[in-house]
Amino acid sequence: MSILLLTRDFTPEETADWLDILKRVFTNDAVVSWQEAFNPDEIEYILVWGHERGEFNRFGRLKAIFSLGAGVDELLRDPDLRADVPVVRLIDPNLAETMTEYVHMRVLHYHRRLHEYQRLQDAGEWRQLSYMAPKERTIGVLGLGELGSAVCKHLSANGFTVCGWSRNSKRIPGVATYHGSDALPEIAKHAEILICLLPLTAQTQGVLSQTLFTHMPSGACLINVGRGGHLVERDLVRALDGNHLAHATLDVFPNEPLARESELWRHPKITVTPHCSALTAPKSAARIIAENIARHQSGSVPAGLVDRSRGY
Ligand code: NDP
Ligand code: OXD
Repeated sequence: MSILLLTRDFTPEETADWLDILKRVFTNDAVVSWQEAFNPDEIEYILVWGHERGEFNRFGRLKAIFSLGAGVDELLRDPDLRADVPVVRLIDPNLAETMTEYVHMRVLHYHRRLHEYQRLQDAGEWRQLSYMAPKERTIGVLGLGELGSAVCKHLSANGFTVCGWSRNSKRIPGVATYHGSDALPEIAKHAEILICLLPLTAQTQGVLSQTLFTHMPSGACLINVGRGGHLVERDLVRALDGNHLAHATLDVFPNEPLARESELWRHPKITVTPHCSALTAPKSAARIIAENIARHQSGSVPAGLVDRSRGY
């Protein structure tokens, strides 16, 4: 079996690390990097993070494409992606753990009002703000998949009041769940801290907009760790400048890296991080992908098979 590592969005060092790990995991198979010479007609599986439009069409014997990340919006946006080649996303408990850690950190930041203390510090003002217990604080989570449901369970176990939103009805013990577009204003109404963990699809594009923000309580905070395309940036800036929303944490952007001239970098009520809330750990991901390829080869459905009609 021949495997191609196609990582146009990685640095050469990252690609070299991945290649090294993959060669140790796939001991009986040929693994090549896109930067080496290889015969496209021999490639059966492609492991990808960053590709050029139409480039999969060179591979006549391609059996499946495995994403090195959880989100596949970029891949599916390729109009030349063949319909008969399965696309599989990464489901790795490591990703859920690191995402949960990041979100918890930002939730505690907002819950303990550190964004407000920062303003007081900027003004040189010594003043204690009131405290409320986690159970009095309602967190809303958009997206109850692998990552969103892990975040909900963790925040709920840490005492917060949590509500979540998905496409289909879901049950998560201790979490109030809503589903369907009609229920979105309802969850927004309760969310003092709103977390976006949706996949980017035609239905979720621009979901974090003025319409949603106006439903949220005054002084609420936003954490977007889904995709940049979920957010209407000018609506967020307006909501922050108008003091309806208090602060936002943005980890993802429509164009990454975020342009130096973007106003988001310098906005006093926005924290920017470079798409680092959950980073794929090559060792665990390589093992999971190897198991998944074995499953595919034995005729079983790989875990994380993307439903192209849903877009995730
Ligand atoms: P999943 O596919 O497991 O879960 C997606 C969830 O979103 C499901 O609960 C699904 O509902 C819900 N959903 C999808 N469409 C809609 C809709 N139209 N209305 C309401 N709910 C909807 O994805 P993951 O949890 O693994 O990942 C989520 C996203 O997180 C990724 O797609 C990626 O964009 C982002 N991500 C970001 C990272 C970062 O570092 N910033 C790292 C990893 C992922 P249902 O359950 O009903 O199907
Ligand atoms: C992603 C990832 O989908 O890093 O953003 O897994």
